[in-house]
Amino acid sequence: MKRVGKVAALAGLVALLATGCSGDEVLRFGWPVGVTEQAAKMRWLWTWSVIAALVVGVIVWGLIFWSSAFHRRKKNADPTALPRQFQYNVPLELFCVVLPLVMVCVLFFFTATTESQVLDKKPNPDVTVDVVAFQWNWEFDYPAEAKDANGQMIKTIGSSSEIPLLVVPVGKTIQYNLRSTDVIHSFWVPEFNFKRDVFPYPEKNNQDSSFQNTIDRPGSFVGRCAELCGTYHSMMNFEVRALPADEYARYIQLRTQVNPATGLPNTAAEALAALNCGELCTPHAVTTEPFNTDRTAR
Ligand SMILES: [Cu+2]
Repeated sequence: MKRVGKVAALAGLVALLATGCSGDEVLRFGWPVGVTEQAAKMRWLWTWSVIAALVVGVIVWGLIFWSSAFHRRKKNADPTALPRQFQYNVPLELFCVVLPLVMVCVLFFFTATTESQVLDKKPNPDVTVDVVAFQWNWEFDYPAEAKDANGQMIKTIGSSSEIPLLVVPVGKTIQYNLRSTDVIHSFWVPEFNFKRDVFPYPEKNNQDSSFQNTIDRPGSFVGRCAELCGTYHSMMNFEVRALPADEYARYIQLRTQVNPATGLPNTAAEALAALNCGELCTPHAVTTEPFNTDRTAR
């Protein structure tokens, strides 16, 4: 027994060290890293669900091991004799029905409360972005921000030289209003740990087409269309740039100003370049490419 214990401890240690996981990664149990407060809540649900599953698992594995190791048929036992029977044992059967029910209810309770926290909407979000999806591009409108030099709403649309850039502030409540102008698309930023279909007529489909989140760190994150929407679906990418709140305010200000080189209001990439905030503001993405409009290129 002592040797078995030593070997098991050694195997556990090798498994822990050889995988190279940090403490944080171990507790994440494979859950992807999220960058929003909502993602953190979902992660806690996942972590505790796995811990609960492991506790149940260890008890079940223990019972299997215990009964197969210590309740083998004795050497000289009567081969026709049955082991002790437990059918029609009312307390035991009640226990076997009630306990799983309690477990399901606890899991359901935490799933439902986490879901309602993730989908919760504050009445006055700090920033509102209207997300318009169409074959095969994205448009991001800022209806609540200042108008540009031409008196128009600030809009970002992807072009063949500029990926659609969704610029948002860190630490603020952002509301995304989703709408498609043609087929069903899906707004997905893997780092948000969140995805939602974009419908042409959300109200006709009884769909809640808006959601809110709060990004907790600056960074650039790839966004994708996650609903097969036609030939160039795979190119329907965008990029989220989460800027510190003061940089975001400067970004919006730059969007309202005219670029002397073009005589037009600054585009998203031009405004980011003018911000000069290092890698975060590099006008072109490293992980996504602008949509190539040349249909003979591939
Ligand atoms: Cu799409």
